[in-house]
Amino acid sequence: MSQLVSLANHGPVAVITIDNPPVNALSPGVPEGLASCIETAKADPAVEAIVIIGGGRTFVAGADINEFAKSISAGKGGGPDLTPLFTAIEDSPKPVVVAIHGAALGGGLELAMAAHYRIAVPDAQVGLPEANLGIVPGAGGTQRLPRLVGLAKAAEMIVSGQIVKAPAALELGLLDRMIEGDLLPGAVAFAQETAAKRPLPRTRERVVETDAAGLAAARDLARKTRRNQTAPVMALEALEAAGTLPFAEGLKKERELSAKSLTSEQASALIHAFIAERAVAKIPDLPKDTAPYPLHKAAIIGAGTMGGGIAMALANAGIDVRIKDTTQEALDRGLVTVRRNYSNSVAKGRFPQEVMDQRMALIHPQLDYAGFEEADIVIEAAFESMAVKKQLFAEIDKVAKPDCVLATNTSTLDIDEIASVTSRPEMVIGTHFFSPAHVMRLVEIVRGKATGKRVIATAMALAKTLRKVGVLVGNSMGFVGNRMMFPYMREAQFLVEEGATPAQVDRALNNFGMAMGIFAVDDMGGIDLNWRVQQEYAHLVKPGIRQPLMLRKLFEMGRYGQKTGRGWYVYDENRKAAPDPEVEALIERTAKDAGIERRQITDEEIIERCIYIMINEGARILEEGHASRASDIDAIYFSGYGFPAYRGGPMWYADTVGLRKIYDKIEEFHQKHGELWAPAPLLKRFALEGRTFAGWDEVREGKAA
Ligand code: 3H9
Repeated sequence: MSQLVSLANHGPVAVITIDNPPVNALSPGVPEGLASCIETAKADPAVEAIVIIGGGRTFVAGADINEFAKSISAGKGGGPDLTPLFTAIEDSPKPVVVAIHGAALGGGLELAMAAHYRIAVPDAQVGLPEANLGIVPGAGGTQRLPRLVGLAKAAEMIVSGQIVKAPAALELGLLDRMIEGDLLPGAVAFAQETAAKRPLPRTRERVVETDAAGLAAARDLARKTRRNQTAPVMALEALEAAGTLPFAEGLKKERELSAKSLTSEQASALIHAFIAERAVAKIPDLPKDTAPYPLHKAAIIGAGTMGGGIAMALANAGIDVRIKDTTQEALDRGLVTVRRNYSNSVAKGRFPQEVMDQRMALIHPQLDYAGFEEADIVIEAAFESMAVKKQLFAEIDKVAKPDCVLATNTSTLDIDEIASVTSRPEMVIGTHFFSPAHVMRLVEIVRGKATGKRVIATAMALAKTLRKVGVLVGNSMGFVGNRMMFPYMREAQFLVEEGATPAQVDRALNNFGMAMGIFAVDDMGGIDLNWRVQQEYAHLVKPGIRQPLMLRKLFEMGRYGQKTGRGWYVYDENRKAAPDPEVEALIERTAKDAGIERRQITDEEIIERCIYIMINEGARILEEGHASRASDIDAIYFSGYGFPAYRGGPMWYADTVGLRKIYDKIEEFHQKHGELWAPAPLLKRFALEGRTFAGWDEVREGKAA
């Protein structure tokens, strides 16, 4: 019998425990172990009922995602065939009860739905999140879920990948009972209570009502929230079959669709994204046992958009936070925004008023440094200017306790220069949050040359506490995200000078899958801010190199973007953007004055120029060691810059296009557009050697052939 699954009789109840840390995934050995335990329990005359339960922190989080990744990279595709096991469970003449704590996700919930009864503790969660991985549930999910909760709800859950908490699942009929108190004794008691009941409730025997309106609503949801994604559409096909075909045939259809989805590029990319998002926590030179500093109290400097957002993120995690600004007006303005954001969440039913009150009570506005000496971390979120930051860090250095982490939210400035004004550069680190900071998941954690390992561990731990994706990056201009975004934004501006419109560029980027077009992003972030950042670095621009012309003009016209109602676009009172003929005329005039010949630009050229220039910069970042691995760059881009996760991130996308193809195109642009397109040496080398960015780790560590 497999060690991953064990069997113990509790009187007449056989308890089968799955013990495959960390999340009891259905890795090789688990299905086999389960099958063997089920057979033993069935054959044992002393056993009247069977309980399946998870050991450790959770029930079963689904099929083993790492196994999927391995079989994809081996060019195999396909997942485990769990149908025979689940059929054996459903066929069992003795009742099978699945007892859930933690989560029953994907194959875990499919296992539970094949059992006769499902019970759970109140904080358990269930769902079929396979669409997040680009795959169709493949172990009966699309056939059994509609039989339990109805076609419309099943379709909504599968398309959205929504995780449902136990009380709601009970109401939906997905669970049979909630167990207050200890799960195991509760499950054994439940099994004894139901042992003699016949007939056994078998999910497959239930009838699915067809529901054209429910399916149409789910199709709509897929169009809106899963743009360009294939798995949700395929899952809907399988769900439709649940309403029209007998169970066995529906199951067969699902299996075919699931297998097909697993061989798609989108599944590879989304599985890569899942793994990449977790790999960021593994920092090559940071020993796993590096203890972070305790972090209970925080202080923030600057009550602007960023400072307020960071304060909310901290308060949401229960961290006490002081927030300082220089004037009462600035402080008041900041707090009004915080309060308004919270009130909106209460109005939308995200949490009750009392939660808002608790969070507000954790945020203490002030004009001085009083209490900063107690802070475990100070996060400076002031104006993006080196002079301002240096002055602030000199002040913080005087008040903060010795083991206080001194963090800056700078998005571009040199951490070492900021640290140089303190007496303890080893305590200084960058924590680059993204706006709105209480919502956006990414935090770039920027290590300076002196930053201590415990300080890095503390910032990483903070990101985890805030439920964000913390990615460690090096201290180069713009770090990783913005360093790649600047050339992307520059290229987009060149494209409009050469003949495209902002709307055409944004539409092409949207169609590619970017959450927002670059000009819409610029208008949201603020053209004034962008312009000031450009000014900060104006001295680095080599003379004679082409520079975009429009940003200065828009800035000088006071077209700062959404905040002024005009920028690249013009905005109505609901902040809806429309192309502005005035801007388009200005672009044409500007191009003419500069002698730029305008022409038709294709969407293909837009994508190549915007995305490949980013990839080229990513290759430089990798080679310089400013990101630990290519997948860290991907994680930054899909969690913070709206890059479509179903394309895996820019570096993964480059691998799928082929580095040789990208290099050839970049070389062509280099010839045509000059020095800004010089190929990154690493890209050139990898392209010519037939390598991929995913293989960078091995090359760097000298393990590759
Ligand atoms: C499926 O079931 C297909 C079926 O239809 C059958 C088809 C034939 N496999 O997220 P965390 C690891 S598809 C392998 O940091 P949390 C994870 O990598 C699957 N490993 O913790 C990490 O490892 P490490 C459908 C997995 O508490 C560690 O567990 N299921 C899996 O924040 C901790 O993870 C899903 O999509 C897995 N399935 O969240 C569920 N899951 O420590 C995916 C996790 O080395 N999982 N790991 O970095 C989740 O949503 C979250 O991990 C979970 C825990 C909520 C479970």
